[in-house]
Amino acid sequence: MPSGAVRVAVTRRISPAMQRCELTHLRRSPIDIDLAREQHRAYEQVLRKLGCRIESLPEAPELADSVFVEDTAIVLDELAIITRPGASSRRAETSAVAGALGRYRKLARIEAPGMLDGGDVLRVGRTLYVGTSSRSNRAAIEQLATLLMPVGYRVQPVEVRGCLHLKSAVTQVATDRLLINPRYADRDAFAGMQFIEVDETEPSGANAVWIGSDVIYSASHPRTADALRRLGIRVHTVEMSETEKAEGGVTCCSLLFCEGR
Ligand code: CIR
Repeated sequence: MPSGAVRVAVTRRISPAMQRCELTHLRRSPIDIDLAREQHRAYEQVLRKLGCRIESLPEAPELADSVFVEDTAIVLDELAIITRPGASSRRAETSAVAGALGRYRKLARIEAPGMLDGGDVLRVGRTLYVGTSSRSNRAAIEQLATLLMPVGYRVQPVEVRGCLHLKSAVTQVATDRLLINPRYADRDAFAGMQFIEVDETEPSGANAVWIGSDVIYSASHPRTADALRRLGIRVHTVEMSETEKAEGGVTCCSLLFCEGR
């Protein structure tokens, strides 16, 4: 990020309907909406501490999963791509996000039959790794490649197994290093990178928000957090118990980008 550039974090308030969220790998358990809101405010506070300006979208009373803004868009310096989420219950989430992002970026869209959740898209430099999950399909990956090759990005599909999204399996925590659960995605897909593996007792621990030398990370994975600290990474833990019951992690709750690029 260029020095002096403002980093924006688009977030969205927890919906009162969150209890009816989509679930794929978890059993439904009661979500404490007040606690979820408190945890979400604390997450936004850490983003502020790390230099982000929060742009908070209003809550959507009927859109149970709308706090998970990551799935609705891919924001790059050159443009933003509004996704077509894989769960039909989530497709109406995109309009408010497009309204906000349209003030910062030219917009493109994934069209039917393409389906794409932003949680399946991991950008590392000029490469976008895209998980082929239950939420994201080949048609969307082809559309992404067509949109992004002219602006100099490579789009590479990655097989995901046993988890919801690619970023449940792997995220970036330093310029040359990925945090990975190798049971969910193969290391071989990410040429030239170094890896840190999640602790084997913390299979959901591969999801981290990387900002400079810092990461925002769930307090649910203390052993992996210690391993990250031993590598010299500054780890800011946040309580995420309620969004985790909805199968969401730390990356899911924001869209991060530089203003004015
Ligand atoms: C869903 O199943 O769509 C939501 N309950 C959770 C989405 C989490 N998003 C993400 O990992 N990027």
